[in-house]
Amino acid sequence: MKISEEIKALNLPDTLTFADGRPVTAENWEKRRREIIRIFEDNEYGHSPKGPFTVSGKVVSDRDNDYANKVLTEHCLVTSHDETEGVDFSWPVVLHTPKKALADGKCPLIVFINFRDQTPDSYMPVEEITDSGVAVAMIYYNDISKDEHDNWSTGVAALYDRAKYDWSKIGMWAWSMQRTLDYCMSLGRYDESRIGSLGHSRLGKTSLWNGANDTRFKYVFVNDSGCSGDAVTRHKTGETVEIISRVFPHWFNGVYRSYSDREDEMPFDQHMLVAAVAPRYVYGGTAVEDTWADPYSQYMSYYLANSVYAMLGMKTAEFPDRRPEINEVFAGPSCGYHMRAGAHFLSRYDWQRYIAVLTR
Ligand code: GTR
Repeated sequence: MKISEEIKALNLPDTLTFADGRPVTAENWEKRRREIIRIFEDNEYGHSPKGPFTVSGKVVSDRDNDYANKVLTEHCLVTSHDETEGVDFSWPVVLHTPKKALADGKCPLIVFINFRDQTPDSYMPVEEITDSGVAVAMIYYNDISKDEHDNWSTGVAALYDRAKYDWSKIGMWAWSMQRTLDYCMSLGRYDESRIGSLGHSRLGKTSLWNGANDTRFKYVFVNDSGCSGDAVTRHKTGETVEIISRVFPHWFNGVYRSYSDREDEMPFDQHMLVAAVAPRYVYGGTAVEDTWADPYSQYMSYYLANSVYAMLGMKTAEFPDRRPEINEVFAGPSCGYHMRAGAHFLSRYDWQRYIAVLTR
Protein backbone atom coordinates (compact mmCIF):
# COMPACT_ATOMS: atom_id res chain seq x y z
CA MET A 1 0.00 0.00 0.00
CA LYS A 2 1.19 3.49 -0.76
CA ILE A 3 2.05 5.61 2.26
CA SER A 4 -0.10 8.39 0.78
CA GLU A 5 -3.08 6.00 0.85
CA GLU A 6 -2.34 4.95 4.43
CA ILE A 7 -2.22 8.63 5.38
CA LYS A 8 -5.45 9.44 3.53
CA ALA A 9 -7.30 6.74 5.46
CA LEU A 10 -6.34 8.45 8.75
CA ASN A 11 -8.22 11.63 7.91
CA LEU A 12 -5.64 13.85 9.58
CA PRO A 13 -6.07 17.56 10.34
CA ASP A 14 -4.45 19.52 7.53
CA THR A 15 -1.27 21.44 8.33
CA LEU A 16 -1.95 23.75 5.42
CA THR A 17 -5.39 24.93 6.59
CA PHE A 18 -5.88 27.38 9.46
CA ALA A 19 -8.17 26.35 12.33
CA ASP A 20 -10.84 28.66 10.90
CA GLY A 21 -10.64 26.99 7.48
CA ARG A 22 -8.56 29.56 5.61
CA PRO A 23 -5.85 28.17 3.34
CA VAL A 24 -2.20 28.55 4.30
CA THR A 25 0.17 30.26 1.87
CA ALA A 26 3.90 30.97 1.88
CA GLU A 27 3.06 34.53 3.06
CA ASN A 28 1.06 33.46 6.10
CA TRP A 29 2.96 30.27 6.99
CA GLU A 30 4.63 31.92 10.00
CA LYS A 31 1.16 32.79 11.33
CA ARG A 32 0.04 29.19 10.88
CA ARG A 33 3.24 27.94 12.53
CA ARG A 34 2.41 30.03 15.59
CA GLU A 35 -1.15 28.76 15.58
CA ILE A 36 0.17 25.17 15.57
CA ILE A 37 2.47 25.93 18.52
CA ARG A 38 -0.50 27.37 20.43
CA ILE A 39 -2.56 24.26 19.69
CA PHE A 40 0.21 22.09 21.17
CA GLU A 41 0.62 24.43 24.17
CA ASP A 42 -3.09 24.28 24.91
CA ASN A 43 -3.56 20.56 24.33
CA GLU A 44 -0.33 18.72 25.04
CA TYR A 45 2.82 20.32 26.44
CA GLY A 46 1.44 23.32 28.35
CA HIS A 47 2.54 26.97 28.49
CA SER A 48 6.14 27.70 29.43
CA PRO A 49 7.35 31.01 30.87
CA LYS A 50 8.22 33.46 28.12
CA GLY A 51 10.75 35.59 30.00
CA PRO A 52 12.60 37.70 28.98
CA PHE A 53 15.50 35.79 30.49
CA THR A 54 18.99 36.96 31.30
CA VAL A 55 21.29 33.97 31.15
CA SER A 56 24.81 33.83 32.49
CA GLY A 57 27.26 31.06 33.24
CA LYS A 58 30.52 30.27 34.88
CA VAL A 59 33.09 27.59 34.10
CA VAL A 60 33.42 25.40 37.17
CA SER A 61 36.26 23.30 35.74
CA ASP A 62 37.86 22.90 32.34
CA ARG A 63 40.49 20.97 30.41
CA ASP A 64 41.92 22.40 27.23
CA ASN A 65 43.77 19.23 26.21
CA ASP A 66 40.96 16.70 26.22
CA TYR A 67 40.77 13.84 23.71
CA ALA A 68 44.42 13.87 22.64
CA ASN A 69 44.62 17.65 22.92
CA LYS A 70 41.87 18.13 20.34
CA VAL A 71 39.01 19.25 22.56
CA LEU A 72 38.22 22.00 25.05
CA THR A 73 35.95 20.56 27.75
CA GLU A 74 34.14 22.94 30.09
CA HIS A 75 31.90 22.00 32.99
CA CYS A 76 29.70 25.06 33.44
CA LEU A 77 26.97 26.20 35.77
CA VAL A 78 24.38 28.19 33.82
CA THR A 79 21.87 30.52 35.51
CA SER A 80 18.67 31.86 34.02
CA HIS A 81 17.07 34.96 35.51
CA ASP A 82 13.42 35.46 34.51
CA GLU A 83 12.93 39.21 34.40
CA THR A 84 9.15 38.99 34.52
CA GLU A 85 8.87 36.62 37.47
CA GLY A 86 12.13 37.43 39.27
CA VAL A 87 12.98 33.72 39.32
CA ASP A 88 16.58 32.38 39.18
CA PHE A 89 17.43 28.81 38.27
CA SER A 90 20.84 27.14 37.72
CA TRP A 91 21.89 23.84 36.14
CA PRO A 92 25.13 22.19 34.95
CA VAL A 93 26.10 22.12 31.26
CA VAL A 94 29.04 20.20 29.81
CA LEU A 95 30.53 21.80 26.70
CA HIS A 96 32.92 19.96 24.38
CA THR A 97 34.36 22.17 21.64
CA PRO A 98 36.80 20.97 18.95
CA LYS A 99 39.87 23.22 19.17
CA LYS A 100 40.64 23.10 15.45
CA ALA A 101 37.16 24.28 14.52
CA LEU A 102 37.48 27.09 17.05
CA ALA A 103 40.78 28.17 15.55
CA ASP A 104 39.26 28.12 12.04
CA GLY A 105 36.27 30.29 12.99
CA LYS A 106 32.84 29.60 14.40
CA CYS A 107 31.79 25.98 14.59
CA PRO A 108 28.47 24.14 14.53
CA LEU A 109 26.90 23.25 17.87
CA ILE A 110 24.43 20.61 18.97
CA VAL A 111 22.51 21.21 22.19
CA PHE A 112 21.93 17.68 23.46
CA ILE A 113 19.65 16.76 26.35
CA ASN A 114 20.65 13.44 27.92
CA PHE A 115 19.44 10.74 30.30
CA ARG A 116 22.69 10.74 32.26
CA ASP A 117 25.14 13.33 33.50
CA GLN A 118 28.25 11.45 32.45
CA THR A 119 30.56 12.30 29.59
CA PRO A 120 31.37 10.55 27.37
CA ASP A 121 28.20 8.51 27.44
CA SER A 122 26.81 5.60 25.43
CA TYR A 123 24.42 8.15 23.89
CA MET A 124 27.16 10.74 23.26
CA PRO A 125 30.35 9.62 21.46
CA VAL A 126 32.28 12.81 22.21
CA GLU A 127 35.47 12.11 20.27
CA GLU A 128 33.61 11.18 17.12
CA ILE A 129 31.35 14.25 17.37
CA THR A 130 34.17 16.70 17.95
CA ASP A 131 36.43 15.05 15.32
CA SER A 132 33.73 15.95 12.82
CA GLY A 133 34.15 19.61 13.75
CA VAL A 134 30.95 19.83 15.81
CA ALA A 135 30.68 21.09 19.40
CA VAL A 136 28.21 19.59 21.82
CA ALA A 137 26.53 21.13 24.89
CA MET A 138 25.05 18.45 27.14
CA ILE A 139 22.31 18.92 29.72
CA TYR A 140 21.20 16.18 32.12
CA TYR A 141 17.40 16.29 32.13
CA ASN A 142 16.89 15.40 35.81
CA ASP A 143 18.94 18.49 36.72
CA ILE A 144 16.11 20.61 35.28
CA SER A 145 13.20 18.84 36.95
CA LYS A 146 12.95 15.19 37.95
CA ASP A 147 11.38 12.75 35.53
CA GLU A 148 8.74 11.89 38.11
CA HIS A 149 5.12 12.63 38.80
CA ASP A 150 6.25 14.75 41.76
CA ASN A 151 3.48 17.33 41.88
CA TRP A 152 5.83 19.80 40.19
CA SER A 153 8.01 19.97 43.28
CA THR A 154 11.54 19.52 41.88
CA GLY A 155 13.98 21.79 40.07
CA VAL A 156 12.62 24.60 37.94
CA ALA A 157 9.06 23.26 38.33
CA ALA A 158 8.96 24.36 41.97
CA LEU A 159 9.83 27.98 41.14
CA TYR A 160 6.90 28.88 38.91
CA ASP A 161 3.25 29.39 39.79
CA ARG A 162 1.17 26.51 38.34
CA ALA A 163 -1.88 28.71 38.03
CA LYS A 164 0.04 30.81 35.53
CA TYR A 165 2.24 28.25 33.81
CA ASP A 166 0.81 24.78 33.23
CA TRP A 167 4.08 23.64 31.65
CA SER A 168 4.91 19.95 31.48
CA LYS A 169 8.23 18.25 32.14
CA ILE A 170 8.75 18.09 28.37
CA GLY A 171 8.15 21.85 28.34
CA MET A 172 10.68 22.37 31.15
CA TRP A 173 13.35 20.23 29.53
CA ALA A 174 12.81 22.05 26.21
CA TRP A 175 13.03 25.40 28.00
CA SER A 176 16.41 24.37 29.41
CA MET A 177 17.71 23.67 25.91
CA GLN A 178 16.78 27.22 24.93
CA ARG A 179 18.41 28.81 27.96
CA THR A 180 21.50 26.64 27.42
CA LEU A 181 21.67 28.00 23.88
CA ASP A 182 21.41 31.55 25.30
CA TYR A 183 24.56 30.85 27.28
CA CYS A 184 26.40 29.10 24.44
CA MET A 185 25.69 31.94 22.00
CA SER A 186 26.96 34.49 24.51
CA LEU A 187 30.40 32.88 24.12
CA GLY A 188 30.60 34.09 20.49
CA ARG A 189 32.15 30.84 19.23
CA TYR A 190 29.30 28.98 17.59
CA ASP A 191 27.92 29.36 14.07
CA GLU A 192 24.35 30.60 14.36
CA SER A 193 23.44 29.11 10.98
CA ARG A 194 24.37 25.61 12.20
CA ILE A 195 22.79 25.13 15.59
CA GLY A 196 21.25 21.71 16.23
CA SER A 197 18.85 20.34 18.82
CA LEU A 198 19.00 16.66 19.74
CA GLY A 199 17.41 14.24 22.18
CA HIS A 200 16.39 10.59 22.23
CA SER A 201 13.02 9.05 23.03
CA ARG A 202 11.20 11.18 25.66
CA LEU A 203 14.01 13.63 25.07
CA GLY A 204 13.42 13.28 21.32
CA LYS A 205 9.90 14.55 22.01
CA THR A 206 11.62 17.32 23.98
CA SER A 207 13.98 18.14 21.10
CA LEU A 208 11.03 18.42 18.71
CA TRP A 209 9.03 20.67 21.06
CA ASN A 210 12.15 22.77 21.64
CA GLY A 211 12.96 23.06 17.94
CA ALA A 212 9.40 23.92 16.92
CA ASN A 213 9.40 26.78 19.45
CA ASP A 214 12.84 28.31 19.13
CA THR A 215 13.81 29.33 15.61
CA ARG A 216 17.48 29.72 16.53
CA PHE A 217 17.69 25.93 16.26
CA LYS A 218 18.24 25.58 12.52
CA TYR A 219 18.50 21.77 12.64
CA VAL A 220 16.08 19.80 14.76
CA PHE A 221 17.12 16.16 15.25
CA VAL A 222 14.47 13.91 16.73
CA ASN A 223 15.66 10.44 17.70
CA ASP A 224 13.23 7.54 18.30
CA SER A 225 10.64 9.91 19.75
CA GLY A 226 7.51 7.97 18.75
CA CYS A 227 4.22 8.56 20.54
CA SER A 228 3.57 12.23 21.40
CA GLY A 229 6.80 13.04 19.54
CA ASP A 230 7.13 12.70 15.79
CA ALA A 231 4.78 9.72 15.18
CA VAL A 232 1.30 10.31 13.81
CA THR A 233 -0.81 9.21 16.77
CA ARG A 234 -3.93 8.07 14.95
CA HIS A 235 -3.83 4.29 14.57
CA LYS A 236 -0.14 3.93 15.37
CA THR A 237 1.21 0.64 16.72
CA GLY A 238 2.63 0.37 20.26
CA GLU A 239 2.18 3.27 22.64
CA THR A 240 -1.04 5.30 22.55
CA VAL A 241 -2.24 8.57 24.11
CA GLU A 242 -4.10 6.53 26.74
CA ILE A 243 -0.98 4.61 27.78
CA ILE A 244 1.53 7.45 27.67
CA SER A 245 -0.65 9.99 29.49
CA ARG A 246 -1.51 7.45 32.20
CA VAL A 247 2.04 6.15 32.77
CA PHE A 248 3.81 9.50 32.31
CA PRO A 249 1.22 12.18 33.20
CA HIS A 250 3.99 14.62 34.14
CA TRP A 251 5.31 14.76 30.56
CA PHE A 252 2.15 16.62 29.53
CA ASN A 253 -0.32 19.26 30.63
CA GLY A 254 -3.66 18.28 32.14
CA VAL A 255 -5.58 18.42 28.86
CA TYR A 256 -3.70 15.77 26.88
CA ARG A 257 -5.09 12.88 28.91
CA SER A 258 -8.62 13.79 27.84
CA TYR A 259 -7.70 12.54 24.35
CA SER A 260 -7.19 8.99 25.65
CA ASP A 261 -8.88 6.59 23.26
CA ARG A 262 -10.19 9.47 21.19
CA GLU A 263 -7.18 10.29 19.03
CA ASP A 264 -9.50 10.61 16.05
CA GLU A 265 -11.12 13.64 17.66
CA MET A 266 -7.89 15.51 18.35
CA PRO A 267 -7.84 18.83 16.45
CA PHE A 268 -4.17 18.13 15.78
CA ASP A 269 -1.71 15.30 15.33
CA GLN A 270 2.04 15.10 15.66
CA HIS A 271 2.77 15.59 11.93
CA MET A 272 1.76 19.22 12.46
CA LEU A 273 4.46 19.69 15.08
CA VAL A 274 7.12 18.19 12.81
CA ALA A 275 5.98 20.55 10.03
CA ALA A 276 6.08 23.51 12.44
CA VAL A 277 9.88 23.40 12.25
CA ALA A 278 9.74 24.50 8.59
CA PRO A 279 11.38 26.35 6.94
CA ARG A 280 14.19 25.09 9.16
CA TYR A 281 15.57 21.55 8.93
CA VAL A 282 13.80 18.72 10.69
CA TYR A 283 15.18 15.18 10.75
CA GLY A 284 13.72 12.05 12.33
CA GLY A 285 15.82 9.03 13.23
CA THR A 286 13.90 5.80 13.79
CA ALA A 287 14.68 2.10 14.30
CA VAL A 288 13.01 -0.85 12.65
CA GLU A 289 12.57 -2.85 15.86
CA ASP A 290 11.15 0.15 17.73
CA THR A 291 7.52 -0.83 17.19
CA TRP A 292 6.57 0.89 20.47
CA ALA A 293 7.48 4.18 18.78
CA ASP A 294 6.36 2.97 15.31
CA PRO A 295 8.84 3.98 12.59
CA TYR A 296 6.13 3.93 9.90
CA SER A 297 3.87 6.39 11.73
CA GLN A 298 7.00 8.48 12.27
CA TYR A 299 7.74 8.35 8.54
CA MET A 300 4.27 9.74 7.79
CA SER A 301 5.11 12.97 9.64
CA TYR A 302 8.23 13.66 7.59
CA TYR A 303 6.53 12.58 4.38
CA LEU A 304 3.78 15.11 5.13
CA ALA A 305 6.20 17.87 6.17
CA ASN A 306 7.48 17.82 2.60
CA SER A 307 4.28 19.48 1.42
CA VAL A 308 5.07 22.49 3.63
CA TYR A 309 8.60 22.87 2.24
CA ALA A 310 7.15 22.53 -1.28
CA MET A 311 4.52 25.18 -0.53
CA LEU A 312 7.32 27.45 0.70
CA GLY A 313 9.10 26.92 -2.62
CA MET A 314 11.94 24.97 -1.03
CA LYS A 315 13.66 21.84 -2.29
CA THR A 316 12.07 18.78 -0.75
CA ALA A 317 13.37 15.38 0.28
CA GLU A 318 12.80 12.40 -1.99
CA PHE A 319 10.59 10.38 0.26
CA PRO A 320 9.18 7.37 -1.61
CA ASP A 321 5.42 6.79 -1.56
CA ARG A 322 5.74 3.55 0.41
CA ARG A 323 6.94 2.37 3.81
CA PRO A 324 10.68 2.85 4.40
CA GLU A 325 13.04 -0.12 4.57
CA ILE A 326 15.92 -0.96 6.91
CA ASN A 327 18.91 1.35 6.55
CA GLU A 328 17.20 3.69 4.12
CA VAL A 329 18.35 7.26 4.65
CA PHE A 330 16.45 10.15 3.09
CA ALA A 331 18.51 13.16 4.03
CA GLY A 332 16.90 15.73 1.78
CA PRO A 333 17.83 19.39 1.44
CA SER A 334 15.21 20.58 3.95
CA CYS A 335 14.02 17.52 5.86
CA GLY A 336 15.34 14.04 6.63
CA TYR A 337 14.41 10.61 7.90
CA HIS A 338 16.16 7.31 8.41
CA MET A 339 15.18 3.90 9.68
CA ARG A 340 18.19 2.05 11.02
CA ALA A 341 18.52 -1.59 11.92
CA GLY A 342 18.11 -2.60 15.55
CA ALA A 343 16.14 -1.36 18.50
CA HIS A 344 15.40 1.77 20.52
CA PHE A 345 18.72 3.56 21.12
CA LEU A 346 20.70 6.68 20.25
CA SER A 347 23.52 5.10 18.31
CA ARG A 348 26.69 6.24 16.58
CA TYR A 349 24.88 5.56 13.33
CA ASP A 350 22.20 8.09 14.28
CA TRP A 351 24.75 10.73 15.31
CA GLN A 352 26.68 10.19 12.06
CA ARG A 353 23.56 10.85 9.98
CA TYR A 354 22.72 14.03 11.93
CA ILE A 355 26.28 15.33 11.77
CA ALA A 356 26.44 14.66 8.03
CA VAL A 357 23.45 16.95 7.54
CA LEU A 358 24.71 19.63 9.93
CA THR A 359 28.14 19.84 8.30
CA ARG A 360 27.39 19.42 4.60
C1 GTR B 1 9.02 4.68 27.20
C2 GTR B 1 7.91 5.53 26.70
C3 GTR B 1 8.26 6.10 25.36
C4 GTR B 1 9.68 6.62 25.29
C5 GTR B 1 10.65 5.88 26.18
C6 GTR B 1 11.92 6.61 26.58
O1 GTR B 1 8.71 4.03 28.38
O2 GTR B 1 6.78 4.74 26.61
O3 GTR B 1 7.33 7.09 25.00
O4 GTR B 1 9.74 7.98 25.50
O5 GTR B 1 10.10 5.52 27.39
O6 GTR B 1 11.93 7.83 26.79
O7 GTR B 1 12.92 5.92 26.77
